[in-house]
Amino acid sequence: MAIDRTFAIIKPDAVKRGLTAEVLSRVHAAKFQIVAIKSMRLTKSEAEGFYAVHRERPFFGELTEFMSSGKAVVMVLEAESAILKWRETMGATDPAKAAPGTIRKELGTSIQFNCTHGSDAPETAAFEIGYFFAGLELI
Ligand code: FUP
Repeated sequence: MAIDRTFAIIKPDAVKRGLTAEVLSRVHAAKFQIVAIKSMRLTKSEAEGFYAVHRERPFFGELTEFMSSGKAVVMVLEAESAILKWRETMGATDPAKAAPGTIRKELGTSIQFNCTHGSDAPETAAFEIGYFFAGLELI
């Protein structure tokens, strides 16, 4: 299997609750390499651009308000099958439906406040990594 990269966010709910180190320890325990990482607060329009694929969904306004409500930690993770592996580490979107032991199950509090984001396919990973990081940050 190939080594690849995925894009991950520790969302504002997790950062506000002091869970950044807890999520990062799970990143390390799952044996991802952190290729790039930074702490930032998204503007509303940056959050809208990031989630543009969801712009017609009823939760788009709330989601982008939330994602721009405080600091988030954005990062690029590398591993064998990183995209799938990070989705498995996070668990299902809705914490109530996520598997035991996953980040969203153990730390998330609702479908909106689910603590972490992860790319869902190679094309979205490429878009999302490029949205937040310049080439020189990814060497
Ligand atoms: P995921 O890929 O697991 O992050 O999930 P989706 O792409 O389906 O949804 C993107 C984000 O929208 C989720 F992280 C949380 C949010 N969301 C809601 O707030 N309400 C919903 O009903 C569905 C998703």
